[in-house]
Order: sequence, then structure tokens, then C-alpha cells
Amino acid sequence: MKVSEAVANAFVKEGTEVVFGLMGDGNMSWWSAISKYAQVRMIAVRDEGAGLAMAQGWARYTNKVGVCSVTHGPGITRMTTSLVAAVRSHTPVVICTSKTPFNSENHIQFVEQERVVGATGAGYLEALTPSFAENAVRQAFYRARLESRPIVLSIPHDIQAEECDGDIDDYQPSGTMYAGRQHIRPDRARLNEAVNIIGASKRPVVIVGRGAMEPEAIEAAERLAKRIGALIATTLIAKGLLGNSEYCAGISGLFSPRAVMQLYQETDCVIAIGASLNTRTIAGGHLYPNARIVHIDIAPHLLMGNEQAADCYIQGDAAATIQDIDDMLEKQGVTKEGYRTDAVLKILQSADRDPGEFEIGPGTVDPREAARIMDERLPSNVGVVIGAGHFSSFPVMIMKKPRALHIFVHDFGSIGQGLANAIGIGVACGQPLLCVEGDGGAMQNIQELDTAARLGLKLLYVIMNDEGFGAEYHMMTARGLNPKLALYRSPDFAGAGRVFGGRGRIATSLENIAAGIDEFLAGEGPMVLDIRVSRNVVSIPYRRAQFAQDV
Ligand SMILES: Cc1ncc(C[n+]2csc(CCOP(=O)(O)OP(=O)(O)O)c2C)c(N)n1
Repeated sequence: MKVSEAVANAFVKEGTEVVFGLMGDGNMSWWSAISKYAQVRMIAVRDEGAGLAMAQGWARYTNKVGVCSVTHGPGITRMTTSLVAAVRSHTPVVICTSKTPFNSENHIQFVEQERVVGATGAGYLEALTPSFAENAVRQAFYRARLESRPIVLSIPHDIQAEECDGDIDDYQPSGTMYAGRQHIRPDRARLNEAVNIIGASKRPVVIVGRGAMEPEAIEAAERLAKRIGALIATTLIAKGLLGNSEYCAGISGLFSPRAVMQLYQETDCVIAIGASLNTRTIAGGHLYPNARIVHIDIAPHLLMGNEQAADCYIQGDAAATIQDIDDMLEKQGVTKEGYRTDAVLKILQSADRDPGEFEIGPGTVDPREAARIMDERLPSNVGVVIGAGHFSSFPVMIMKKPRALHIFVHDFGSIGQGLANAIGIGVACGQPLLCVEGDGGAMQNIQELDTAARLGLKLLYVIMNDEGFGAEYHMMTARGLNPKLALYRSPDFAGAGRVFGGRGRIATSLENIAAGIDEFLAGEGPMVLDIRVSRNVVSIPYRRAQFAQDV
């Protein structure tokens, strides 16, 4: 058997269901070999970075190892931003690639790709002999799962066509070696400390993060919060998990409305579960000035975003640790009203509306109203994927309906990652999706509308189009620089939607938006809704962080 066939077989035995990728000299043999397996869906994309972002979205949704394939050299370099983003979001993906011929540094596609990959924080593995190739696949999947990050697997061009003694039936997949993460039971003494802190608190807040997104952990967090009268908040990543909780106060950080921030500032105890408490979650350290902090995570120890250690750090599995704390409090007969009063409920229910007034120019809409209509009109089975940019605060803060999923693609602070992530998520979930990006971000991954149309994905791609880089426009205004440097004429994105094989509509009024959403829901395949938004409306986080307004 040829190495490329043995490697393809090994990928299949590892459970590969979908491959996102782009072919070249380096991976075409492997691509041909794995395409022969009926159980594997091959998805050809238009850009390597987008292919990896799709595998990231797919892995994020399924909790399985995503698979992507690119050619060596330029295939690798084009993928680097997405590699960093997948590293930062702790997403396991195996990227099957190649290497230009050995001892040929003059090869036109040669690059020191180990160093390129190393700089992104991803792992790199290379099979230097035919006999190691299958083992390399096993190690790549093993490490991707164990280390929860992308692993680039190079099967060099020189060995792909060589014979190896791989046996199709004998491949031992990595899953037989790694039985998954274990529940880490917390230390008794730490639990006692935590229970003392929580028992003494009067107004506690529970924050649920990435590490507590499993149903068991959420249920345990809600039960504890109820017992101790806590407000319950999420990190940005975990937004949408607690849609049905009455005392859910939304996201902890600069995305909170003023009245909710005030509640956070008054708290005397924070219980963070699977949340790193980075600077965004604690708003640079200003959000919980008087709180004692109980910090629960599976990492041995974490410092918070303000470089401080929590008052009580517990290494432990989210669900198990919270259940233990809740049981201990129950034994002590602890129940509190805390924040769970009618007055607080009223604050939570009325905290939403941004009182800021801005002049809305002709032919544009207020982006806050646009987000509100999207939330009202799109049913709960439509998941939401939001890219990065100034616009993102509007859907993040305003779209509150409990939904199949809310995913914010912001892992490396890079624009232009939203559409590709949404396509990967759409392939995984098979449900209709809304993806929201700005016009700047859209221009960085718009070619993937072609992939979405080919796949027939039911994807509404809303471009909140302020004809420029809104983030820079507002920052430059705040810093006394010339904001006009951040403005660009916009192309016709609705036309682009049609050209790439989907549908498209421009919206310059709230009625247009409603009609566009109805058109999307009634039809099939992707659709672009190019919403012309007023750039006069500055988001709440930007008013706070850039213009120092107390809003
Ligand atoms: C890859 C990358 N390039 C540049 C930036 C800097 N940047 C941050 S936000 C932004 C503007 C994005 O414009 P758009 O997508 O239209 O969203 P808006 O801010 O206008 O809402 C830019 C250029 C970045 N974060 N990532």
C-alpha cells in the first residue's frame, strides 16, 4: 500500500467524517485516496485559512476533532491567522499537509513551515519515513484531543508515493489510547474555604465560562445560584447558555448594560466556573471591586486578567465541584435571597434599551434596531454566529432570544473569520444559521459564499455595512486622528451574494430588513442581506472604552 493510502485509511479509522480543504501538489494523492471512502464528506473551499476556520467551527459544534487539508508552503502560510485563532479557542483540529522535496531549499514553494506553524502555537508533526506515517496520524489525533489545539501533520512529498506495510484492518485509532478527560475531584480543604466564602456572602454572582458549557455543569451552576440567591452571568464565549434562567444577567464585562454593571459592582462574592476571568470578563479589573472570588477550573492554577490570584482557587471538574459545594451548603442549611428579589428582576428586565440618541443619516438604519428586528424575526432554531468588529456589540448585546447556538468568533481578535466558521458550524448542525459581520470583515472571507452556495447551506449572511472600518473610525475620532481615513466605498454585497450562487438584498430601512429576513426564511440556500447602517451610532463598549463615557 502507498503511504498516502495508508494515511487516508488511518484518518478514516480515526473517525474522520468531513474534510475541509484546498488541493495542491502536496495533498492531492491523500485527497484522492480519502475521497474513495463513502463515509467521508470532502468539502473543497476557496482559501486555506477559511478551510481551517470551517474545521474549527465544525469541531466547536461537534466536540470532535476537525479535519482540514492544505498543500505545503503557500497552503500553510495562507492558513496562519486561522491557526492562531484555533489555538486561542483551544479547538482540536488535525491539518493534513505535505512538505516540499527534501534537500531542495530552492523549490519555489519551500518555506520553513515548522517555524511558521510553531509561531502560531499549533503543534507540528512530520512523518520522515514511510513506516512512521500511520503512527504519525495516530499521534496527531491523540495530541489534538489531549492538547485541545490544532496539530499540523506533514506527510512529505518524498514519501507519499512510497510503499509501506500498513494494514487497513489493523490500524489502532488514538481513541483506544486516550479515553478522554477525567473528572477531577476537588480538594476538600479548598471546598471548605469556598463554602465559607460563599456562606458569608450576601450578594453573590456566578459566572459560567467555556469550561462549564456542558449541560451537567450548567444545571449544577443554576442550582447553586438559586440556593445562594446569585445573579448568573456568562463570559462572552458562553453567551446564550442560560437563555431561560430568570436571574441571568447576561455577559459579564463591557457588554453589560449600565444597570447590570452596577449590580456586578455591588457584589461581595464571585464564583467563576470554567471561566478564566480574563480582562474582558472583569472589565480590566473594575467590575467586581469588593468581591471575594472563588475560581474553579480544571487547570492547576490560573491568575485572573488583573494578574491577581482568586481568594480561593479550586482545581476541579466544573460540574463535580459545583455539586460538591452545593451539597455542603445544603447540609449547612444555607439558602439566601441575595439578588433574587422583584426589584432586581425589574432591573434585569428593563436594563436592555440603550438610551443613547444618534442622528441616523438618510438611506441608513440604526444598527441597534437592525439587531432587534433580526432577533424578533428569526426563530429560535436559527443559530447566530457573530464575527469581530465595532458592529458586533449590537447583535451580542441585543440578540437575547434563546437559540440553538450563539457563537462569537473573536478568538484572535481577527476580523474576517465569521463566515467561514459559520459554514463549518452549518455543515455540522444542519440547521439554518445567521452570520453577522461588518463590511470590512466580509471582504476578507467573502469568497466562501461560493462554498456555502455549493453546499446549499441555509445561511443568512448579514453584513452590517457602515462603508468603512467602524472600529477604526470611532477609535480615530476618540484619539483626534482623521477618521475619514477609515472609510471605503462599499461594493454591492447583495450582488456578490447572487454572483456566488446564492441570493442577495440591500436593506436601507427597517422594513427592508424584515422583508429580507422573510425572503431568507422562505427560500433555500445562502442569502446576503447588506444592511446599510449608520456609523453615527457608537456602541456601548466603544463609548465606555474609547470615549470614557459612563453609559
Ligand atoms: C485581520 C485583521 N486586520 C485588521 C484588524 C483591525 N480591525 C479591527 S476592527 C476593524 C474594522 C472592521 O470593519 P468591519 O468589519 O466593517 O466592522 P466595523 O468595525 O465597521 O463594524 C479592523 C480593520 C483586525 N482586527 N484583524
